Amino acid sequence: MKKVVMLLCMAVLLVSGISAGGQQEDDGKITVGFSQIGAESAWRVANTESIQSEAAARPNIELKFADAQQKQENQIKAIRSFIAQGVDVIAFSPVVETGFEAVLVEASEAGIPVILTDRAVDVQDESLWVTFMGSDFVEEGRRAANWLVSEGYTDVNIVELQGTVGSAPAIDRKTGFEEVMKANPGMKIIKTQSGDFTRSGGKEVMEAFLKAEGDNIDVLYAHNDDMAIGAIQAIEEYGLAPGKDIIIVSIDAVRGAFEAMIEGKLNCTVECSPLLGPQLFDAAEALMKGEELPKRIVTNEGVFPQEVAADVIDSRLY
Ligand code: GZL
Repeated sequence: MKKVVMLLCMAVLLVSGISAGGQQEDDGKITVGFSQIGAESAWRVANTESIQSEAAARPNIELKFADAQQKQENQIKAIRSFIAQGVDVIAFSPVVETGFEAVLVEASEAGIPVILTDRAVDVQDESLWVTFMGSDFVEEGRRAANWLVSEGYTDVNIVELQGTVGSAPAIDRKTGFEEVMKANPGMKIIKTQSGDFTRSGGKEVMEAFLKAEGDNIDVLYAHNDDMAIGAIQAIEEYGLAPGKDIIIVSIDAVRGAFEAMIEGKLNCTVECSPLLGPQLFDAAEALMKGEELPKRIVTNEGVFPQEVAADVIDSRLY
């Protein structure tokens, strides 16, 4: 009897076209549930714009977008909601590396593939996510330090504004920078603290650095441009000239960084592209066609020193 019921249920599913974890297949639309970290920086705002505008440009994509306001519990809630709604694909930028394993198991058990964008997760079972697309943050940290070395800043006291504690970019950008420092013993990090990737965080922490170390600071390494821009304000209020008295290198290459470089207040920004929308929906469409995806899709990026800022700012897309 049980077998008959099972066969009948499968027949109903086949006829209605509803697959495990998927929307009605016959409307042709791919429903993507996206959990975004928040709007903490210009980079994040540009990343959201890229995802939302690309979804709007694709008639076959239905985007369900949730802003977590930088809270992991909100990301977990959003992913659970996407599972309950039976979306076809879940994608998210994890605010921190750990703490997502359980909800990713739930997505897997519901038969919904998960795409990681921008940041990675630290889970035992890497089959819980299909692909991770985004920058190589360790390389970004190396590039920031290598620019200092290339300019001869190798015997310097450095203060470091770290990104969100526990986040992949904060962990990896520190790792890459310190890898280069190992070969340059004259480079010393005398103070390091998180500014949480925000302008206000960068300003507050830089004020504390200046109070403690003021004229002893030669270089600021900021894990993103927004914190560097906040720190520039603190440096000016302290009475020093950012970009001259304190050399500043940061990461993202958002428009504000180019504007600061043109003003001579920032010395170099390492690119980290937020424009992941097209790659995300290409991947979602490929998944729905049953195509294999590479486990890692790395975005290609550059380094922009102050001397090129005025020439390239008008061509920047974020
Ligand atoms: C990097 C991204 C970081 C940016 C910050 O890919 O996760 O988060 O560097 C943003 O500006 O807040």
